[in-house]
Amino acid sequence: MILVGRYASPFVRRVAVTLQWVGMKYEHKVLSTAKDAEAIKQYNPMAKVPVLLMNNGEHLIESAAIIETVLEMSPGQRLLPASGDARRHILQHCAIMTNTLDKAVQAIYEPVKRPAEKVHEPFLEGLRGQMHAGLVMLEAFAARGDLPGDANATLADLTVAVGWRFLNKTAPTVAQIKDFPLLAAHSARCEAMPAFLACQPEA
Ligand SMILES: N[C@@H](CCC(=O)N[C@@H](CS)C(=O)NCC(=O)O)C(=O)O
Repeated sequence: MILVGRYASPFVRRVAVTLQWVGMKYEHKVLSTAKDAEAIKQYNPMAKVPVLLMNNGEHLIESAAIIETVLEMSPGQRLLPASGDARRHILQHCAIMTNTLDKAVQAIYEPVKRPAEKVHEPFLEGLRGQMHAGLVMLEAFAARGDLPGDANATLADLTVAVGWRFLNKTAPTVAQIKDFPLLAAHSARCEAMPAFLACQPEA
């Protein structure tokens, strides 16, 4: 299997950390959406990452769908139960973080993709508000003990920790340690674990 995309993308990285966590071997093809869009198109005509190139020739896109497949191929995995309340809660926690990350990526693209005079500050402010709201929800889940961030970690731990690191770097005025101390501590714990250490975001 080959994972296409940079670990600097939180969507690619959450797939990579999941693969590492369940011990599934893969190669990493480091392609950037900014610089290598044409090369990425041969794997995903929409030029988005992550893409997982399966050994049977299929190309999977969308981190949630990729992870679902990886976990299905990992008998005995404990990141996501097969059914029940715990599964639903874990998927919701992941969804809150991936929605927050979508807003962060939009905020990064706004000044990059538009001429300076067309960048709309109220839109960016709205995105920052949405990111903040997502983090407030996740901090509350951390306070409730939903994110162990240890050997009993779930897919929510992996996604939230990867997401926090990305947000703290790319949206530092929103993802401030003083406002979200539990998420910051949780991320630090997770980042010290082998599955995370194995997939360091590129500079
Ligand atoms: N919902 C997607 C989001 C993936 C995503 O936004 N990837 C970004 C990189 S961080 C990308 O490919 N951007 C290029 C583009 O949208 O044109 C997922 O979970 O895989």
